[in-house]
Amino acid sequence: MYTQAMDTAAREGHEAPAPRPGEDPALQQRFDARIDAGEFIEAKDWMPEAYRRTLLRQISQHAHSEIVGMLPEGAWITRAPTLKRKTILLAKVQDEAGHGLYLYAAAETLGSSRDQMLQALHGGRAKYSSIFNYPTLSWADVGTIGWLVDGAAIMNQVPICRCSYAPYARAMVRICREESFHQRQGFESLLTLMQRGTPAQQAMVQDAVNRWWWPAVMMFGPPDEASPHSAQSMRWGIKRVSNDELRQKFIDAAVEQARVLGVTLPDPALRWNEARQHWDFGAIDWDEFWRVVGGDGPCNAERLAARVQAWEDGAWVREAALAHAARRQREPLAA
Ligand code: BYC
Repeated sequence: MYTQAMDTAAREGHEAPAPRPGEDPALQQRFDARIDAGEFIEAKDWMPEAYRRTLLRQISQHAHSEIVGMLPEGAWITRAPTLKRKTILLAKVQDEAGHGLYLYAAAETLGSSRDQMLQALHGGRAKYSSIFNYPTLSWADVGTIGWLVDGAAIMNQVPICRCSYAPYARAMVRICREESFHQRQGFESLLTLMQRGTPAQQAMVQDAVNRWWWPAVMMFGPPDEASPHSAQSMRWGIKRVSNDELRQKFIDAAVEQARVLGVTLPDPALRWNEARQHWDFGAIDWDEFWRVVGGDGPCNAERLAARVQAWEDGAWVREAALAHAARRQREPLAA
């Protein structure tokens, strides 16, 4: 269902940007021709400064999302109901840490250090996904994050496996394989609660779905006409499918999955549209989205504080690693 297929047609029609002052038009032309031919750009290849900055913004924000995304689910590791669920959750949260590290490494190839990226996060200058500013109130939230949040993430991330910037595309291939496992484990966890659980457990699942549905739908970003970066990122092959197209694909898939689970999606306007061959859906509360993105969601302050605290608590590890590296340089035979 979450196929590797993607639609590149949406890139057509976008004009190449003019070279920036100081950029060689011949290099720019060669770059544009490579993008048009569907070639991948490697870290050492020439690239326009605006392309580099766009990638750095997106990849570092993506990395931050993975790391901040460990927090809502991590809060349930000690409270998982069985040993099996605890080991699955531990592995999943560790996977998210790994994703963050691949992505920071990919972003570093664009000339920014990890410290700089983290400073931007901790100083509130860099974004991370809006979805992680909502609280996880019950065990069913963990399964719902797997089903809906990882489900939305895969829908968005599979096309990035063919992003024009090769280090990002390569990182995404492995990430998507793991996200696919995450989505399935979430769905399976909810299916167990719905099919073998008590009425109270089934009600807990429905409550979690009610709270996570709309934030998951918002994850794809603003509507295409209000997305300032989309046209340029499509032209550069950074984005392959638009925010709205991905959102629609996600909703179409989720409706059927909700039916199998036996839960109701909290949108009375959901209706199959025979002419469009898609599900119509209700109005998205974009005020809420921008409030959360702007720092005023239920958990923004808590999430950022947790990351800053982790950075401060880790100071001794960074100092020890640097001291060890310096010693090895001075005394190559030292352990
Ligand atoms: N939350 O012009 P637009 C995961 C911002 S990790 C916050 O459409 P773009 C997972 C956007 O950054 C999920 N901000 O931008 C982890 C921009 O602001 P700036 C993360 C958002 O970049 C652990 C402004 O709105 N996935 O799945 O063309 C456990 C205008 O937007 C959001 C990625 O990062 C949002 N939801 O498109 C489980 C995927 N949406 O930068 C799961 C990679 C938009 O100008 N990123 N904004 O200040 C992307 O695909 C694109 O960056 C986006 C946005 C589709 C997110």
